[in-house]
Amino acid sequence: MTKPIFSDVGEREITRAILEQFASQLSAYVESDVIVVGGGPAGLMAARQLASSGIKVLLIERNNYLGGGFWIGGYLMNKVTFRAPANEVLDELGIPYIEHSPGLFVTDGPHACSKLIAAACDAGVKFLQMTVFEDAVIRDERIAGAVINWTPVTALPREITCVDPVAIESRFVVDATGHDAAVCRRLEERGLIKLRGYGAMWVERSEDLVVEHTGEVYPGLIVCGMAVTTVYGLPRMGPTFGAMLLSGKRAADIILGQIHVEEAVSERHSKLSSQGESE
Ligand code: 48H
Repeated sequence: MTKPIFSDVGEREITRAILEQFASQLSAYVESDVIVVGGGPAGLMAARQLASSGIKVLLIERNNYLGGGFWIGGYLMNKVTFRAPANEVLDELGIPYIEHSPGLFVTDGPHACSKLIAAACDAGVKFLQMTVFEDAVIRDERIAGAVINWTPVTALPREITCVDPVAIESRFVVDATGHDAAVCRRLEERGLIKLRGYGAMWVERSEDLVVEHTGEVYPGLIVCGMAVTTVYGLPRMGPTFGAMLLSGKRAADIILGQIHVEEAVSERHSKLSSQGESE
């Protein structure tokens, strides 16, 4: 008998390994600092920035694959474009590109997208794929988490399934669901905010506006990427991705700023109360 190449591990151990690891990660992430909804370029960038600053981040994505529209450029052609200064982010992520004309950069979609996904993984982001955002958890007029379900459940006809979702909690939620603005839309259905729908294409105006409007739309809810155009009625930009990366970065900076302020306030409170106790 020849010596087997692989270790002597059977089916039940493999199933147990998957089950235990998945359950323990999900249990740990039932509460996180930030839930990012949507794993396109904006969501991945926001999640990566936050996790690399030590923030506990869970990204939920309704598809099996991450990357959203970042795999492919316009008209099903797999070259993706960026206008300066987004090439600086490509340098940071180690994505190779060429300068097609002054200020316009081109790279391969699969290379750019896989590097961004890897950067998010390396930074410590955890993922729930095949998971759809259904609703928000709201406490004291602040978003406090997400109601989620398996994507296949939402795809089945209502008459053959009635599966309740579950809820996960967080200090912040990022809406990075692209054109849908799914989190913001749910809040609109509850009468909490108003969406304007994205406008006609005008790249020279759109990208700056998207980055400038990236921010908090409701306490605890930050919107980034293409969803920003849907919320504020901004022009769309077509097949170019610089604003998606810079908007994701800005969303992360806004959250980091708020977390630092909250921590400074709570440190001050505990200092004051320990001074009070010692007097
Ligand atoms: C879980 C969800 C849900 C949900 C959606 O579309 P994306 O790539 O979004 P961005 O903003 O990162 O990038 C936009 C860009 O790809 C693009 O389309 C551009 C630049 N268009 C310009 C133009 O003019 O049209 O990714 C969003 C992700 C996707 O992976 C969705 O599957 C996911 O969010 N998603 N995930 N629960 N309810 N809704």
